[in-house]
Amino acid sequence: MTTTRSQQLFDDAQTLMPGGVNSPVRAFGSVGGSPRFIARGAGAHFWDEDGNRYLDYVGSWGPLIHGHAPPFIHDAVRAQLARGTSFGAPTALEVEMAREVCAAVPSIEMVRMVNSGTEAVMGAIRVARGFTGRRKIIKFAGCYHGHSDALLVQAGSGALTLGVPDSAGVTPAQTADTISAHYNAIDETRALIRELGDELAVVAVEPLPANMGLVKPKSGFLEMLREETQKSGALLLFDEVMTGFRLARGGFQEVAGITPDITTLGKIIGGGFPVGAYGGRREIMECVAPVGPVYQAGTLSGNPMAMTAGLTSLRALTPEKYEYLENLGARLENGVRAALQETGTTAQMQRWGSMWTLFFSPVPVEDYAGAKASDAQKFGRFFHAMLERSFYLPPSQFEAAFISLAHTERDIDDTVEAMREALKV
Ligand code: HOZ
Repeated sequence: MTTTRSQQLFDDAQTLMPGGVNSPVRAFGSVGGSPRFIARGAGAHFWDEDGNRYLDYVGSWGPLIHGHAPPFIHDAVRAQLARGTSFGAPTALEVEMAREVCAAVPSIEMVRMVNSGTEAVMGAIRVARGFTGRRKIIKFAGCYHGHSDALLVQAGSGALTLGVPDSAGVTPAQTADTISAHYNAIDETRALIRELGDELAVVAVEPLPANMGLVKPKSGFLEMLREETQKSGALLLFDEVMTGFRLARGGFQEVAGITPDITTLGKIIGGGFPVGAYGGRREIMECVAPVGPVYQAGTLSGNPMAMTAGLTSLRALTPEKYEYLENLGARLENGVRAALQETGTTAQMQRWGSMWTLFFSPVPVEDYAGAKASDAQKFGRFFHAMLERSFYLPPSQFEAAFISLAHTERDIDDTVEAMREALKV
């Protein structure tokens, strides 16, 4: 059998980088086989190093809402490239980006740009502690807030995929103030918030978790978090790294009609370049240096390349675009439900807008325990059956898939058709 170029690259990569990758899920560890090395992308497709074309449902894990290599973003980026890539000094672009984000996201009156979602959450937690003068954090099992030490407790995404929700190298002292609760457990979490009283600085939550696969909040859960944090004097942090600008311009908080105190954003506001941001009420954000005592800094934060790509991308996100994504999402959901029925497959199609997960579970997945109980082996077989048919899904049961504006109704119908076959494998 001839070795593919992807396989050759993976063999080399494993001698040079841990697991051959720069982020764990990409290594295909939980689905088996070896990863495709991607050479280029255009629209809804990308091509691997062997020239195989795939319809992509990862979209760089969300940010490529306009698809791969959208010419209008690349033109703007090229023009900025000629003017300079980073100055380590303020630029007008940062002001424009801050205005865009503050206008769009209900909870954000002031914002700080950083370079990743991990950094954004790290900064937001520090601000929450600085603002409240309190120490304890509540997070939820299966929610993922990046890889900073204090948040690698029952973490989702790659940590869950690899079965290391509590990472080695994180000391008990670093997580001593982190309490993990159960997502969607309304009474239990209410009691926990009350019990922690004036020790509790912040409740951090993915309002629509997408890092244990896509899970929806039960009616009343987010409302309870809002009410109880307000009573306790703790802050409510919505981690919208995945959902910000993806489901609506104002993120899931706009959709749910619940305004947290502080919000984290990521990737999507960089239009494909590395970005993160945290923002919230003015009085909270004025705790951040150089105005306030909470220190946080970054050389490439707000760099003109990412600001240009991000601004160009965000400004193109009109209500019609979200409507288009919702229609594609609904078409996919209906098609998948019919395919599940026809093939007699027990699985749950969970979707919100353009984000979705097919859980191989007999019952709807509502939390970490439910996600973990899904049949990951079956998912692995399904993933490869789809890959063979040129459809690239997230290589883990515990991640969300993304539809982009470059996908068409025809793409969706082809996907459903391929699933009908793949589900029989
Ligand atoms: N943890 C990311 C998605 N939730 C995956 C990052 C990557 O592998 O690129």
